[in-house]
Amino acid sequence: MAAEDNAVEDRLRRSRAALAMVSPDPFNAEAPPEALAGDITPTNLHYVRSNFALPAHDGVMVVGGAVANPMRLTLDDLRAMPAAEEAVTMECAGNGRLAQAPLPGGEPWGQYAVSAARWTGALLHQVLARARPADEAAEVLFEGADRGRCHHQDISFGRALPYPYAADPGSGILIAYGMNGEPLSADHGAPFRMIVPRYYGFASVKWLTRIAVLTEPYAGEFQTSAYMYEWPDRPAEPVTVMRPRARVTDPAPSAKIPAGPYTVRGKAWSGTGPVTKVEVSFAGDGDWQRARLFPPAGPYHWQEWSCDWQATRVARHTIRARATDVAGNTQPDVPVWNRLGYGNNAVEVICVDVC
Ligand SMILES: Nc1nc2c(c(=O)[nH]1)N[C@H]1C(S)=C(S)[C@@H](COP(=O)(O)O)O[C@H]1N2
Ligand SMILES: [Mo]
Repeated sequence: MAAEDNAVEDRLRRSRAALAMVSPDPFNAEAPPEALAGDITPTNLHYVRSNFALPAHDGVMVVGGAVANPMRLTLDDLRAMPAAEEAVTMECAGNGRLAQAPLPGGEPWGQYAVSAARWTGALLHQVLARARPADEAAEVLFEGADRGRCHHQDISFGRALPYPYAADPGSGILIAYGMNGEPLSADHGAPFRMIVPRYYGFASVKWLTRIAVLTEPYAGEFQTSAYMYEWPDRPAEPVTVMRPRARVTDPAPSAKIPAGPYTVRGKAWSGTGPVTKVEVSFAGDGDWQRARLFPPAGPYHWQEWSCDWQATRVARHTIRARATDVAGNTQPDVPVWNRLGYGNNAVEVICVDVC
C-alpha cells in the first residue's frame, strides 16, 4: 500500500515539475511560456487550477434530477458512446489578475493560466438525450468530487449551464476522458471532466460525479458568488465566455534579438470568436499594422498569427498585439477593473532589446 502511495506521489510530482507553482495545496500552477509556442500544449505544461484538494473519485457519474431515465455511468459506458475529439483553448477567468490595479484578492495569476489541449470524450448532448430531460428543464448542473470549506460550509465544486446551451450539439461540450491521447491525469480531472469550449475554465468541471437537470436556476457558491464580474459602477454580471486576446509568443518578453528583419509570432483566441483581425504595434501611441492571421485549426482552438518586423534600430522596443473577433469584440488598453479580478484581456506590452 505504501509503495502504491509513493508511486502515486511520484507521478504527481513529475506531472507538476515543469509548471510555475502558484500554490502547493490545492495545487495551482501556471504554464511556462513554451506552453503557448506550439499548436497544442503538452499535458505536463498545461496550467492547473483547483479550488480544493485532489479528491478521490469512485469511477461513477450519476445523471439525475428532472429526467425520465436516471443513469449511472462509468468510464466504460462513456467510452462505448461515439467519441468526439476537440482541440480547446482553456483560460482561467483569473488569468492576468496581477495586472489589475488596485490588485484584487484571489490567486495571483500572471499571464500563463491559459493552454490548449486535445480532448476526447462523449458528447454531452448525447448523454443528456439518453437521460430524457423533462420539458421543464432550465439548467444542467455539473458537480465535481472535490469538496472544501467555504463560508463555514462544506461544499463541492458545482457549475450549471442553461439547458438549451448544454443540450445544443453546436456547443461542442464534451464529457472528456482523454487529454492529448492519454487518460486524464489527477490534476486535470481523472477519470472524466467537463470540457465547455468558449467559456472560461471554471465551466469545465473536473472529477465529474453528478449531472443534474434542474428546473430552477442553480445558486451554488461557484455560480453566484465566485465567477461574477463585480463592477464598481453597475450591477454584477456572471462571467461566461473568454474575451478576445492576442499574445506574442516570439520574441519572449525581455529577449535580446540581433538587429535585422524578425518574424513576430503569437496566438489569438476569443470565446465569441473566431478572431478575424490581429494588429501589432511596435511603438507606443498608435501605429497598428495588420498581422497575418492563420485560419483556426478548429472552432475552439487558438489561432496562429505572424507579422514581419524590420527590427533594424538598435534600442529597446515595445511590441503590442490586439485581437478583434467576428462579433467585433476587441481588447481594451487598460484592464477593466472588477472586484474579483476576472477577465483581464487588456493589450499586453512586451519589451525587447534589439542589439
Ligand atoms: N471540480 C472542479 N473542477 C474545476 C475546478 C475546481 O476547482 N474543481 N476549477 C475550474 C477552473 S477555475 C479552471 S480554470 C479549470 C482548470 O482546468 P485545468 O486544471 O485542467 O487546467 O478547471 C475548472 N474545473
Ligand atoms: Mo479558473
